[in-house]
Amino acid sequence: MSDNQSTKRLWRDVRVFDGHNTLPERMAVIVEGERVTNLTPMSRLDEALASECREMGRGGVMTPGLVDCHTHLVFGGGRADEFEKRLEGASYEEIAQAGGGILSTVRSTREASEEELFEVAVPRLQAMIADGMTTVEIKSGYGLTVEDELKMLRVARHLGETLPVRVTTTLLGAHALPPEFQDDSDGYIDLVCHEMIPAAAKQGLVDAVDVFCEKIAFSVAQCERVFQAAREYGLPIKAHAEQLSNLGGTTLAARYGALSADHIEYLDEAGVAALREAGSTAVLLPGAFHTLRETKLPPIAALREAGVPIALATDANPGSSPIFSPTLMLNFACILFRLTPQEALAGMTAHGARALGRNELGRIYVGGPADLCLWNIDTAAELAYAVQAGRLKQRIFRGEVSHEN
Ligand code: DI6
Ligand code: FE
Repeated sequence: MSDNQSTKRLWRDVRVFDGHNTLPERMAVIVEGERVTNLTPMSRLDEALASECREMGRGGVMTPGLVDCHTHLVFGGGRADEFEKRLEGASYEEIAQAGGGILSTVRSTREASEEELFEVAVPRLQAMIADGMTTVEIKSGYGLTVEDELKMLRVARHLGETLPVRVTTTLLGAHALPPEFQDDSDGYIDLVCHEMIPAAAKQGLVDAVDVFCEKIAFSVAQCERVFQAAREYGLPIKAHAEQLSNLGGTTLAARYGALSADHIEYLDEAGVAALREAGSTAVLLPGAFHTLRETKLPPIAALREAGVPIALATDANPGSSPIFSPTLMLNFACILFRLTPQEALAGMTAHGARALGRNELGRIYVGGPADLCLWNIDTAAELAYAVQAGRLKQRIFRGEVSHEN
């Protein structure tokens, strides 16, 4: 154990947002090693204990490190040309049907070596880290061959081993139909089920399996086959569902005990009930809603009423959400979806962790992991209220200060 690790570290007088709520009193927080070992109202802080600690900070707002539970941040190339086409009036679906969209990123991702993919992903991830993110989910889905999907997953794992961030990986083989399977989408699903999932599972490269259930992607029946294969390997599932239309992907995913259904702008009452019964998390992606100028709002009131946990993520990707700022999503979620600032923050912390099946993360509690952010603000709501870089005073990852401003 290093000297630093054996020292107790103390933050005084902080307003704590614990992942669900802002605690009523100003708190003292003590970290030992990688864990929070003490969380006490200032009025009850034992000064003898405090004197054993190294004081790290005073005042401000402390939140759990942000959890971004849905990203596609490993990819080759860029799609600014499509951005311009969309500004001129082309739709996301039209561009996809003309061979652009996801398939354009598939071409650049296949061409890129593992090292190149890693190098371009690092600054994206660093930007998110500097914005307070401590856990990130990274999906494959731009390779669409066994080798290229495994390549993406290896890059994601390597990012987590290299940078101060927890990375979880998701295999999204069923993201788009690759050109070599143009007239044989069931044949491609065979490849996903019989080769990709088994290889990724055996090599320990994958923590969950995702699908894109949509008219421009895969049908409910095809997604079900992918879920069955995931189940055989003991892998939890997720779904991109009800983003552009209501196909019933969410209800299917819920039947398979999904960790989450993501996007869900077109989700109906039955879908909300299915999520509630399955205990799945609803993941909202306001960056994609904004970028695609969507107008159909996800059923927030119904989700709230049903008590379905609502998570929030960037969906960071080169097409529908080229946005690498978790805190910006707090603002978008409030403005575009009318979440409260507290709901938005819970969505990027406790509920985001839940959407990854990592309930121990995204919260501040005694015994919990010391992934923390100290912000130079007075109330937690300010994080969502203002869009302003530079407010992160300290980022603590696994008990160590990884960023200091
Ligand atoms: N939905 C999304 O928002 C991303 N994938 C998906 O299925 C978009 C991916 C892209 O446009 O590159
Ligand atoms: Fe996505």
